Amino acid sequence: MKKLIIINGPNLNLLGKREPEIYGSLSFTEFLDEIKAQYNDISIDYFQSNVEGEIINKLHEVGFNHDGIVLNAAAYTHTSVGIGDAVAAIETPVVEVHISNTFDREEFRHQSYVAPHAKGVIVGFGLQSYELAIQSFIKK
Ligand code: CA2
Repeated sequence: MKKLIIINGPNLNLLGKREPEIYGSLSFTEFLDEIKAQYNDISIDYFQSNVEGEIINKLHEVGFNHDGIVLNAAAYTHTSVGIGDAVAAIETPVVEVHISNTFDREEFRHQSYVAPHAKGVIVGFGLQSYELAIQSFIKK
């Protein structure tokens, strides 16, 4: 069975509670339950942290024993050399995802420290961005 993990960065624990016009009204755990039911032939772990170092530690922990990582580093995407370096250092391929179209937003959101080390980037499809990333790991 394929083993994937979704890693979410800061403030994504608030999904469904604030700013529904940008991020939608579904909480991430509700969405995850739906995705897990739909893709029941793969294992999908989940980790969320608001702390940069915890995200780096998780990347090290899973980056040699999972088949794929779906990473939304949220605001750290645009600031964290450390998370970019961690993605470069691990073996497991990482797909960077964003809910909103970061290129249709402020200039500082156009920069990503993750993207140069990622297998690919999926941006702007709402929560469906995560599903597309999952599909990219299961499609032959
Ligand atoms: O669009 C995305 O997925 C982002 O990674 C979300 C980040 C943002 O800093 C990135 O530029 C793009 C922000 C996540 C904040 O999530 C919230 C969710 C609900 C309410 C408030 C914030």
